[in-house]
This record gives sequence, structure tokens and C-alpha cells, in this order.
Amino acid sequence: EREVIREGVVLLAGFADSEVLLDAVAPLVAAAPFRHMTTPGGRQMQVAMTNCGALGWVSEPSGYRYSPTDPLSGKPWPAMPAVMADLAARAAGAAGFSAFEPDVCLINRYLPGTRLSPHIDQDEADKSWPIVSVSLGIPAVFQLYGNVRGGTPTEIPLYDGDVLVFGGLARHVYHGVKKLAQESHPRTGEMRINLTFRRAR
Ligand code: MD5
Ligand code: FE
Repeated sequence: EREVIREGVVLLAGFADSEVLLDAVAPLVAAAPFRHMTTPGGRQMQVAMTNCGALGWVSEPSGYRYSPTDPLSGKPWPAMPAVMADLAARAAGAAGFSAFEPDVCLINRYLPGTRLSPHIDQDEADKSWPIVSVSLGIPAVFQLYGNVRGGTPTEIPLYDGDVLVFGGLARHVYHGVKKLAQESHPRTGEMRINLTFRRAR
């Protein structure tokens, strides 16, 4: 089903085949392991991250950037599997964005107790492209704020296979993920994997 949460935010509940995507992700994280990146403020991120695609998002003491190589290995990020790029393009299309060709998939790993504090994604060159977010594994509660930090968020529970598409005005709002509860999923165990497909360049 397709639900417009607010202008620019579309929820496609159960849109993704989680088994297929988790099978696609396994060799990627073997080649480019999850790591806790350091923020420019000197903190370690609670969410562990890696990437696939032509570019990957990295946080370093020097700042945030999109890099063609994995700083851990010096090698290019693993290529984005066609099943992943196709899923992202179909989800974007279902939300009204045609011809979405992501060049980045940021892969986020959450364990119980992990949260993602409110932020705006602003490192992409052309914010007229949407961001497609796929949830796999244990549930999480996504929080949508407004254009300024603070206030009471709209809370969206996200389950395995759910896809959220953010476009237009929604590219400029604060969002985060609440601290995950202790739960288990038959395919991931006590873990949530979030795939965010982006067009960075
Ligand atoms: C997550 N990840 O569940 C979320 C899903 C991130 C991040 O926020 O930056 O890795 S992506 C949600 C998102 C992305 C871009 C814009 C907006 C939401 N938005 O405008 O609300 O791990
Ligand atoms: Fe974000």
C-alpha cells in the first residue's frame, strides 16, 4: 500500500523483498565491513555504516563527504547490485519520481539501543532527487521533524520490507531514528539494516 505521510514523504509498506535484499547485502558487508565512523565533532556514531555504489557517504574528523573509495581499504566501494538499484528506482517511481538512478547506497546497521539523532542530509549535489530508504530486520520508529531543529516529531514505525521515499520539500527536514528496542527478526537476529539510496552527483 502507498501512504503519503506528508508532502514529499511516501510510505510503501512491505514494498521490498527483504530476503532478496539481505542476500544481496551479505557479500557487500563482507567486502566493506560495517564501521563506526567519527563525526567532525570527534564522536563515534552509534549507527555502524558501510556503502556500495560509485560513491559512499563517509564521516571523518575533517567533515562529511561522498568518496569513491572506502577509507578503510583505499579501494572502490563494492558495486551496487542490480536488484538493489532496481528496487530503489521502482520505489521512487511509485512515489512519483521517474528515472531515479542512485549512485550511492549507504548501508546502516542498528542494534537494540542504537539511535540516530536528528539531522538533515545535505551532502548531495542536487536535492531534487529523492532519497529512498529501505528497512530490513527488526522494527524502528522513524521521527520526522520540520525545517528547524526541535518540536514534536511525527513518528512512523518501520518494519521489515517497508520503504520510505523522501523528495521535494521533505529533503530539507530534520529526521532521526528512536533508540531501538530489544527485538529479534528471523533473518537478521537482533539487528536492523537500513538501505538509503541516494544520487550524490
Ligand atoms: C535510517 N537514515 O532509518 C534513516 C533512513 C540517514 C538516515 O536518516 O541519513 O542515513 S533515511 C531517511 C531520510 C533520508 C533523507 C531525507 C529524509 C529522511 N528526510 O528528508 O526526512 O537509517
Ligand atoms: Fe538522514
